[in-house]
Amino acid sequence: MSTRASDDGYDIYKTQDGGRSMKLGISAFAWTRSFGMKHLSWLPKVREYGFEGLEIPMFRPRDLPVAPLRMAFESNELDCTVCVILPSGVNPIDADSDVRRRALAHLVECVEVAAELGARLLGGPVYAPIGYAVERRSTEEEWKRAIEMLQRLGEKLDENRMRLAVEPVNRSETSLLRTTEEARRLCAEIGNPAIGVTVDTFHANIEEKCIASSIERLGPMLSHLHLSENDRGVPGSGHVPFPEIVATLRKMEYEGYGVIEGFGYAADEPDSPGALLADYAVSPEDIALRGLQYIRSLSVREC
Ligand code: LER
Ligand code: MN
Repeated sequence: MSTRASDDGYDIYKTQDGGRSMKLGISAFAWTRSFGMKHLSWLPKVREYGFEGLEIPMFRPRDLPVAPLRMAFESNELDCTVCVILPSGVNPIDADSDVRRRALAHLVECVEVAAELGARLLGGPVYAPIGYAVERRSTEEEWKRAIEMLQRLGEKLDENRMRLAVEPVNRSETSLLRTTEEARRLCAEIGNPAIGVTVDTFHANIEEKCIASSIERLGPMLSHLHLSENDRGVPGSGHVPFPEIVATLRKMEYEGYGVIEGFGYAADEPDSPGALLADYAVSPEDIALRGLQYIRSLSVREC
């Protein structure tokens, strides 16, 4: 997508020294977890706000309104990224080979539907459902099953020119991949250049000693980023060290997406993560607009 200036005079796709910076997107999680037809009208708004991309949470891929959604992405000149969250029971690292077979079929469908949406990047904790094995350490067998599963998915990724960005999540969501170093090691063992890492600063804030250094150590294996505050509120309103993180990304010349993943409260969206977790005073629009303004302010300043 070409470089363009935004209304407030910032050229958000160029840094002050003229280099390219990361592209900015917003996750639909700010509003809802179940994106449907009634949400298509958001895409012009997301574009108007100044985002280049919108991330769609994908639970059951065929539940999404695929064809109209793709048209809306195209007509609003927005990039689509996808975040896969595996429904319970869809488990790529289960001991039962039938469960693993069904999990592979599910992941294949995720890649296919993401491609139908026009996405080029699929992220999320694709190795286990949220809540799996939180009460114990993961095992060597589970590690090997994750590698085997994602190696087997490689052909489907290639066929659809899709990148996969595996997301480590904190200890209360699953135990297999918690840190960026574990994710880096997993991807290195998979050995497919189409498979890299998503860093989510909410999870990293719990699991890393230093978020910025953990990102820097990934180098080119950093494929995607979730810009999330420590409480999933508006980026910049909490204690995630975004100035240091953005400075590191600039040093790395990171050109991938930084997707704001925060949860807002809206009374008419009961199926949103924010219905349970967001501050009543923080709307989805606050997450988007105030978050974007804050991240932009860091992107144009020498940090
Ligand atoms: C998905 O991007 C994520 O961060 C997970 O915590 C969702 O459960
Ligand atoms: Mn995330």
